[in-house]
Amino acid sequence: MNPILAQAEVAYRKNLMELLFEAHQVHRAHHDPTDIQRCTLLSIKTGGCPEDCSYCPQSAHYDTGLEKQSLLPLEEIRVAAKNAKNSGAQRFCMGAAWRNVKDGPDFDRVLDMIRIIKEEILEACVTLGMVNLEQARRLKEAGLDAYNHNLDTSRDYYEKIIHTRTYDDRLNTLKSVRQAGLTICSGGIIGMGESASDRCAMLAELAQLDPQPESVPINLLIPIEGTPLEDQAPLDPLEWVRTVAVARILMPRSRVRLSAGRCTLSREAQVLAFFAGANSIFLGDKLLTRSNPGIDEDESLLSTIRGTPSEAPLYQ
Ligand code: SAM
Ligand code: DTB
Ligand code: SF4
Repeated sequence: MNPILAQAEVAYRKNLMELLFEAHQVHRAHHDPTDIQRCTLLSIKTGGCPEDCSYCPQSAHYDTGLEKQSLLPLEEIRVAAKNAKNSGAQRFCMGAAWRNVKDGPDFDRVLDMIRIIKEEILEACVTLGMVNLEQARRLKEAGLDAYNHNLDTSRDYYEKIIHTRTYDDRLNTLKSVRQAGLTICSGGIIGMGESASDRCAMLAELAQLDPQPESVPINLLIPIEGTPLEDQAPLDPLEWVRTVAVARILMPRSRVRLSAGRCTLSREAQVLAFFAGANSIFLGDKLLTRSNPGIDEDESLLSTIRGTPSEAPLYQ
């Protein structure tokens, strides 16, 4: 077995206390454990996507009742960026439900959006589907910092989830992004019925990218009515914590981001995930189309972690 995959498998199956301890040690050796990156998400073009990703509310293949929205005007980006800055975000991420980027006025507008984000002194990230090298270079010239494109799952499980593009298409996009000098944000979704070995294989694929992705979003499936995964049984939150811990061990320098799915996770599970090495979250009450814990809830979570005394006495 490939040594990185073997390392992932061994770590994933450790006694949970051993795994948490090891992951936390790796985390401390490479990061300030009090530093949690705050990102904000905005869907700039919503729904009607030609891809058939089985988890996605935005795929045109499924009737999910989602209201479509064409590419947003630039003024809305300026307002959203200012709001994000005021609420303490460091990174602004924009997502479009496209299969791939097409040259033309829409792409030109996205380049202008990136310039606006940079004028507001935020890190800029976009996720626009597949890109070629020339397009990645234009994104870089516009000031883009990072490109998000997820591997989503293991190579083996992938064919059960997406049929309209291949695993290698995804890797080729990541290659263009890297060649253009952008940083890579790439992770996946868990809780789609995959095995623990699939989770390990996905993390091993990510860890073998050279250099490793600077950001690794770990999404927990939000089951969407109308999609093939609507009735998927929820994953045990401790399997989610294990996945975060193994991501930290395999990719010591990356930002591991708690992405979709936090609304169904307890505060305690999230605290364990931070201990296991997560150091980034999406702030705000909406992801692209689904709910995220609101800013108040997250501020309370972060202040609990900081140790700010709670208003009510805990012990009486
Ligand atoms: N169309 C682009 C693409 O697929 O690269 C960008 C947008 S897409 C919505 C970004 C990511 O959101 C997906 O790769 C997937 O990991 C995540 N995602 C989408 N639907 C989700 C769901 N129901 N639950 C959890 N994560 C989801
Ligand atoms: C990522 O890995 N997760 C974010 C971001 N990258 C673009 C998106 C999560 C989307 C969750 C479902 C929704 O809101 O539609
Ligand atoms: Fe389209 Fe991205 Fe959703 Fe797949 S995940 S259907 S590519 S928006």
